[in-house]
Amino acid sequence: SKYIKLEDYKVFDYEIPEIFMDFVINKNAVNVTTKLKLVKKNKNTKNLILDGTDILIKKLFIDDSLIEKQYYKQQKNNLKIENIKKDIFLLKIEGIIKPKENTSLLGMYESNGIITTQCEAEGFRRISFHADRPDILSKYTVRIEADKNDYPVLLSNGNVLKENNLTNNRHEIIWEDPYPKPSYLFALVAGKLNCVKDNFITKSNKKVKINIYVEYGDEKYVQHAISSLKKSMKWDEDKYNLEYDLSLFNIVAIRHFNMGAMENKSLNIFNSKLILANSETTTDEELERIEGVIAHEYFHNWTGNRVTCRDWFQLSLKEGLTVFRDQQFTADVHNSEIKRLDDAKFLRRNQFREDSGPTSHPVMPEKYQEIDNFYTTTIYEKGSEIIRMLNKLVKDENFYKGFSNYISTYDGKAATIDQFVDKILEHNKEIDPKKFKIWYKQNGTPKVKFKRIWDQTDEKLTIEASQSNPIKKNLYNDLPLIIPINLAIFCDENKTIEKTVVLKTKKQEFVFRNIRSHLQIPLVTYFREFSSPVEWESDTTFEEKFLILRYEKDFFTLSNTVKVFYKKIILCRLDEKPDHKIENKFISTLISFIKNRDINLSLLSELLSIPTFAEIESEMENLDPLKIYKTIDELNHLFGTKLKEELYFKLQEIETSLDKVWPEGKNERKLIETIWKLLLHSDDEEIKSKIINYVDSNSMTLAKAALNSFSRINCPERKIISNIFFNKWKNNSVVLDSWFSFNASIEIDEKTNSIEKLFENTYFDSKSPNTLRAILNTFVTRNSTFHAIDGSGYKYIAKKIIDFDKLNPIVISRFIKVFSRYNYYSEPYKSNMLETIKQIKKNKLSTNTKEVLDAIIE
Ligand code: B3K
Ligand code: ZN
Repeated sequence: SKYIKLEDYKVFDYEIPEIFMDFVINKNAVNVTTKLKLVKKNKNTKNLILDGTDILIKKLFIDDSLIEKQYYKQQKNNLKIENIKKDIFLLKIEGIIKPKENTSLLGMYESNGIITTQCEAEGFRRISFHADRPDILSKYTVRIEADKNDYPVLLSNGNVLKENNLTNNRHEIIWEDPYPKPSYLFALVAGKLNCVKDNFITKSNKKVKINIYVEYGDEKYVQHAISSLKKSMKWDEDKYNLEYDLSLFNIVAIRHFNMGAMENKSLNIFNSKLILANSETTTDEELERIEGVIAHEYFHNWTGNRVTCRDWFQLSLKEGLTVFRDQQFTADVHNSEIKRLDDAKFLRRNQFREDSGPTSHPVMPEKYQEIDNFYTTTIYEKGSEIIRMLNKLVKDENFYKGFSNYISTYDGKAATIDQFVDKILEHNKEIDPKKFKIWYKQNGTPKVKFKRIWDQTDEKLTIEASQSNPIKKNLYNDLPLIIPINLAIFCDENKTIEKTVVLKTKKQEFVFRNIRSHLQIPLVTYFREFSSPVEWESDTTFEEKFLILRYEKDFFTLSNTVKVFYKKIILCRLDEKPDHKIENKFISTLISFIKNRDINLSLLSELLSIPTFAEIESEMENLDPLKIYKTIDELNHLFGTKLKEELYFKLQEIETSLDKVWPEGKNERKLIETIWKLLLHSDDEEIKSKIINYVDSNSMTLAKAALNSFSRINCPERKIISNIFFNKWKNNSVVLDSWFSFNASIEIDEKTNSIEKLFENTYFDSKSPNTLRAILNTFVTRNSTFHAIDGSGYKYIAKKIIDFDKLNPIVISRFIKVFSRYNYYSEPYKSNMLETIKQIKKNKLSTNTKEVLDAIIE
């Protein structure tokens, strides 16, 4: 079958302890000579099959003797050598590859004249033949040779062994990485790059050289990356007792990159937009994200690189764990409550959406066709949530002890998720590892139901809890999960009890005694701090929910409760039955939040933000997209009008803090965007001229806030600010992507699709995934013309999908999930979408995109 299955895992017939690679970079091609030291493990085999795609073979040798053509066979994706008699031998392969012709951004390719690589997950096989799987760990020695002018900088993993000048204006360098690694962590970079240097002293007093490589002219943008890296190195020492293990750490910023970044051993490669940053060119949120991604890639050095994955089904072993670590890091260096709120929001918006749709899969999938399709929010963020629960269940001391044991036991090896969980639970008696691991095998978002039974005379509160999984196809979904529930019980405005209870069976009762309540029934809040990645339902009434907004202090619970109100209000309006009573009471509650001088301003911004289309879309059925856009606009207008006085008051109060330098002032700046947006929607003319002044601000956060708040306001000023922004930033491609994104959100009228002219813009670079994503993603999530009732928006996007899939399947196979919820739409949207998907399917598509489409319409 076309599927790779977990149950088919077999160890490879050979070990490959050492690899020597020789790269000769020429004008139009790269000659790659690889020597693999092979040690036979399975004595019964005489054959060797190696992965390899799009490589021209010149010659093959075993221990220096040429293998005649009849003894090997090259197929589309592999090389088979037969009749091998030796048990230990050196296989030498001379091959040729063409990075300049590679538009997929996988394997070795060129970006702005710079040769670079992306090997995870299966890109190494596009560079050289190899058993390209993560459980083959080898020591690499790499020689690179190239022209000195075109490629003055030559980088690979590990340490420099030797550097030489050669004849004909060429030079060579030899790199050696002392740590055995899987092929997906191999990297090579060659080109004209400028280097910004710094260093870090580890806790055992070792000096680590830090080199950040960027294109000429970009040097002034790297300080944020450097300080983020140093913070991460220090944090990993303090929190996990993990020190960096080499004396050199390189980061390279590359313009054309499929993802955010890649953790290649000692040579991290980053999407430029996640390195080049300062507060003039980068928003506060982006600065924090960059810091987090730099930390994430750095943390992989231990969780991923030193201890790697046995096979790709274990992907979450490194990704879930490393996301967990980077989330902890950001929580520690900034505000942990806000970070928890952000992470919960992200998970619910993206992972829950995925998990309720056709591409839903367990954190440890059972099968796949293209592993690149499984770098999902389920593997990453849900994977992290599972580890967060483990941490909660075993308590810190045991968690960190178990973690250290895990690292020391599997250092230099390829491990599994099972082994990780076993190590963490090793000294714990309360949690059965087998039962806990069900989290990795279920898909779908579990649902928990709560009911209170109040016995006033006995002062006894019983909470009945039950769990179920809405998806029935997966057999594991029927088994109970271990679910930690942080709850609080209120008998008046003060919390009476705050506790973590653990739901272990399908139905369970939690009894609380000696409860003296001033309320009719004690009030309970569940899953405070979003203690498990689940959805829940309770018997809490709307009246009580208003009380929660008054009594609770937990940021997540507050924002979640507010969200429930917004949703309720939107649903009533969609039904043409606005509930004015609830609306008015809710508005009064918001006013009291605004007037509360102690409230965290990021939280306040969160509470005042009316859900966007994308948020509503991921949670509703029988969607009428145009009506939803309209309702959201109406609500922004209503709330902006009703809150005007208070918002202006707050605006004055925070305006003085806007100039502070990140991370100072970020809460104020976050709030200001929310306020601007509401006021603009209330037809306030005065605020317009005020906001326009900020487009030219030396804070990108404010400039973009100004831009974005105009996104749905059709007025001449919108064009003016768009032009100011464009003229200021047209030569900075990272920043200009925000302009592309802004323009992709603009609706001129309900028919004209305004984005085609963006693709024709002279500054549009069709090879840049960043720009492509900026335009396409914004158009489909923030521009209602995508959902034009005649289906023209869908057809337009279909054409783009077909065209760009030929260039870059990774970007398109992710993007195509925009159609995954067609079943949740009402007519004619549903049929239009379905028709479009069928049309797309008739074309010749990449395997990546085809696998996703097949899941969308089975
Ligand atoms: N490990 C890489 C992602 C690779 C994606 C391959 N399709 C970045 C990261 O998660 O750190
Ligand atoms: Zn990662």
